[in-house]
Amino acid sequence: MKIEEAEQAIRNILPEKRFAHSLGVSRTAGKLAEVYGADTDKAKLAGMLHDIVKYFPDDQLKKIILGRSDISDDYLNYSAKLWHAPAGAAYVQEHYGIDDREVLNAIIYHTTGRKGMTDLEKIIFLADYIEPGRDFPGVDEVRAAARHSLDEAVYQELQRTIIHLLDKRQRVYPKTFEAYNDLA
Ligand code: DGI
Ligand code: FE
Ligand code: FE
Repeated sequence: MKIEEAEQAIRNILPEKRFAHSLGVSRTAGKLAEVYGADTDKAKLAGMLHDIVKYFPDDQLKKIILGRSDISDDYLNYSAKLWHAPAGAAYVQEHYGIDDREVLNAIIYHTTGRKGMTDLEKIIFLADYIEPGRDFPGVDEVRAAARHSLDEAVYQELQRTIIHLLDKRQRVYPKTFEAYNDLA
């Protein structure tokens, strides 16, 4: 799928704000890929599509997850906010014929992270957090870290996310802890 086609697809599916966020993630991911020597086309494509099913109803996301033997059912024991990531990868594979494993994994792990993330996975995980439309406490520190070290920036993002979840007494998906431990 060409990047222009991906942009058109999400323009039709996502509300305006989420569309703008996705454009921001795509551009930021493309720049990070240039800096850190990853595939810029894959970064832009994964960034564009990463949130494609974000506004599907939870029961539909649940159906996608249960219908795929390659997606862990354990997601259903954690926040529904996690579900759009693996379900989104399944969606773009089934509807747009995207079979590039690196692009699919970047979408699958864009929310939780995992241990042993590839550079492309780190780039999408990070771009999602620091794209220009994001504005929350600490985002500028992570943006600054992203200028000199991909691992340091991803580490800081994981640390902040885990602290935020603990603070709200929410459960933390094990892969998020594993990603944190991997870089700590
Ligand atoms: O889809 P976005 O809003 O662009 O960003 P995202 O895909 O990173 O969504 C993340 C939301 O999921 C964020 O509000 C934190 C929440 N969340 C809930 N449980 C977990 C979690 N995030 C991580 N990394 N790990 C969790 O266990
Ligand atoms: Fe997301
Ligand atoms: Fe996102």
